[in-house]
This record gives sequence, C-alpha cells and structure tokens, in this order.
Amino acid sequence: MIFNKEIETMSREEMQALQLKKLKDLVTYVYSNVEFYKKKFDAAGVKPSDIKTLKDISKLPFTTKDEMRETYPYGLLACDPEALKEIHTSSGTTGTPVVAGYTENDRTLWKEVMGRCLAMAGGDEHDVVQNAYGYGMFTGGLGVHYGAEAIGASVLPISSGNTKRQLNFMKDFKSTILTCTPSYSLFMAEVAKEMGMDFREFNLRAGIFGAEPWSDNMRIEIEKKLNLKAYDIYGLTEIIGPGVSCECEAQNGLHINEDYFYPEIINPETGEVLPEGEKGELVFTTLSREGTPIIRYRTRDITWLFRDNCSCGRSTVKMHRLLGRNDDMMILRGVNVFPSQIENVLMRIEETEPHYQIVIDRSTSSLDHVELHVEVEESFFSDETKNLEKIRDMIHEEMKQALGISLDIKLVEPKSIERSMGKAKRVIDKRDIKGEA
Ligand code: DLL
Repeated sequence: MIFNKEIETMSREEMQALQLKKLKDLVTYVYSNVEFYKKKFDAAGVKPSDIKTLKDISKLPFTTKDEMRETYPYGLLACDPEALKEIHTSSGTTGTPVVAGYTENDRTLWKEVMGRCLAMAGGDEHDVVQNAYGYGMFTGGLGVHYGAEAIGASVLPISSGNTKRQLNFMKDFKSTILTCTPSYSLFMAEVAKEMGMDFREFNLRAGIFGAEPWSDNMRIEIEKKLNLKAYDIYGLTEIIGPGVSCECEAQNGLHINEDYFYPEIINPETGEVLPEGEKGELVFTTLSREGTPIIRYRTRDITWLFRDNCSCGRSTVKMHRLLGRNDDMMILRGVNVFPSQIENVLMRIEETEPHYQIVIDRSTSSLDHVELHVEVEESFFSDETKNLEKIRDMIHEEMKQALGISLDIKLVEPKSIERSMGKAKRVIDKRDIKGEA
C-alpha cells in the first residue's frame, strides 16, 4: 500500500512546483532566523529573492559536517530552543557531536516519512515490528518506532543487543518485520543457529536494514539465512535520521521522500551539480524542517539519482543503493575501492562466512599494506592446510578479477572478527593510530 498516494505518485511538474514553493519559504526562513546562514548567504552574495527556480539552489553555499560541529550545540537552530520537542545527536570520530533538533512539526514529518518507508516494505497495521535499532541519541530506534506507529503496527521496542532474548521474542511475539543494521541481522542468524532455531519457523517476512553500507550479495545472504525479503533504508541524523529514502518491493533503488528532502548529486572535487544518472556525492536540503533546517548538506555518501517507471506506482526520484562514503574509499595501488565492492565479491564465495574486516597498515617501504581478514568455516581449519590454501587462492583470484588488484588474504577462524549490534566496523586503519603516537 502507498502511504501517501497524493505525494508519492505526484507528477514531475507538481512535485517541482511544490519543491520550489517550499525552497523559497525555507531560504527566507533560515536567512531571517539563523545567523550562520545569513552570514554565509551574504558572503556568497545571494539573497532569498534570488531563488526563482529550483536550479537556483546551486547559488546557495553548501553546509558541511565540520560546520555543524563547529556550531555545536545550537548554532544552526532556527527556532526558540523551547520549541524543540526532541533532540538527537550523531557523534563522529572527532568527538564533537552533530545536533538535530525536532519541533513538534518536525516529529510529525519524521513520522510521515517513516510511515511511507515501512509501507514501502509492505508494512501495515497487521504487522509486528521488532525494532532492534538502538534507542537513544541514535536516530534509528525512535525513527523506526514513529514509523511503526504511523502504519498502526505493533512495535517491539527491544533496541539492539541481548541477541538470545531478541530471538526468543521474535518467536513468541511472532514478529513479522525486523529492523536493525544488516550486520546485526547476520549476527542474529549466527546466534539462532547456535540456539538450534530455524528462521523458517518464525513469522518474519520483511527486514528493513540500513545505517551502514551493505552489498547486493550481502542481501542475498541475509534473505537466505533469515528467510525474509530485505529492504534497504537510508537516512542520516543531520537530515532527519532514517526515512530519507527506502526501497519498495521492486528492490531497485531507494525512493527519496523528495517533497521533504531535496536531493542533488555533485562532483565532490569541484562542487558542480551533476545531471541525473551520474555518480557523485549526495547533497540534501531539508525543505520543511523547523528546528535545524539544513541547506545543501554534503553527506559524503556516493550514489546516483534516477527515475524509472517503478512497478510499485511511486513516481518519486530514486537513489541507487550507496556505493560507500567518500571517507571510506580506499585508493589501493591507484585503484579506487569501496569496502562494499570487496564485500560483494566475498559474499559470492560459498566457503567463507559473511564476516570480514579490511586492515590497512603502512609497511616499512611507506606503501600502504592492505590485508583482508575473512572468516571461514571451522571445518577447514581441521582439514589439511592445502584446503585453506585453496580457498585463499580462490578469494585472491576472485578479488583480482573483480577489482583489478591483488589483496593479501588472511583466513581467520569463525567468530574471531568482532560482531556488531549497530554499525559494523569494516575497515581498521592502523595508519591513523601510528600517526597519533
Ligand atoms: O544511520 C540513520 C539511520 C538509522 C539510517 C537507521 C537507516 C536506518 P547516522 O548515524 O547519522 O544516521 O549515519 C548516517 O550512515 O551518511 C551513510 O553513510 C550511512 N548509512 C545510512 N543508511 C545507509 C544505507 C543513521 N542504507 C550515515 N546504506 C549516512 C549505506 C548508510 N549507508
């Protein structure tokens, strides 16, 4: 079922007219309420009245994560602090958090977009949503919770962790939709196996997974192991949390809630806006936020936008599932590689477990040394070593074919790579640690 048919199936012309009206109001709103934006617009020589068409958005300056940190806590607030009814933060590696403030209207908006997302995954009032995203300052828990409320489902606010209890509840309460990070879902599958449980006896039919990159082959693995259909959901604290976009039953790109979040793709080096279909950095403008509205936020996420005649009937623009983040991209012997590409190759290989880590170090010759740690089934370690060598050579060869580079492969025993109940850490960069010492 389409949650908001009027908006989600709107014609291109109507959508653009709606976006333009909202954009004009937004620019006037932030110019008069947020000193930070007034200064930036003045410095760029742009006034609210200069926004006459949607294309004029490119006259506005970008906002970066660093700026959001520098203005901590309330430098980007556009309303009276008392009007904030909820506050979330995301903390990056530097420690200073990014603040997202929600007025009552912002929370209503969040509920609406999350309702749309859960409906895209086929959710309705008959569902039991087991919400295993973390509740707290992280937006995953509460965001999904609001969406479950919006579609009238029962929600199990179990949060992440305590995996055995998760599985017992999943069975006892007959959960039909599981929401968590994709890596956590695979950990659940592992624990279920140890407990002698079989997902075929559960009632799960859909999983709504996001908050971290995952590949197409990881999807196949999850769908097989958890016996459900796996949908990709995307979002970020700065913009709203989860709910920016989600996959529908076609599982071919994520429909963006573009009446609220205006997307652009830019060349990350030059800042130039790229046409639909071209790959680059995703930029969002929140068209209706009141608490912490953001103009042209550089997400650092890499993808492209496209439109198709989607079989679900929605007409909203789509983003391809993320390739990765600018920050995660590795340059290995001159080749750009995202962890998700490595994952995609690994997941095709039967003998390996879906748990891996990429370790980057600087060897004495000052060249970066990259080692791929992959778990293989216990039985291979008890077998003759030549079997292990065979698997190692096979992974090596597959990576070379797919990525065009040679990686050092280290096979490790099951469970030796740390499991995650939230966002998995796929890359261990030892060069940073050395730099700090
Ligand atoms: O991760 C919000 C969220 C919660 C999304 C639950 C989906 C489900 P942050 O902690 O601020 O917010 O992290 C945002 O996570 O810029 C992406 O790099 C990454 N990310 C989020 N969803 C996906 C996804 C939440 N589906 C950052 N695929 C974003 C790949 C994702 N990466």
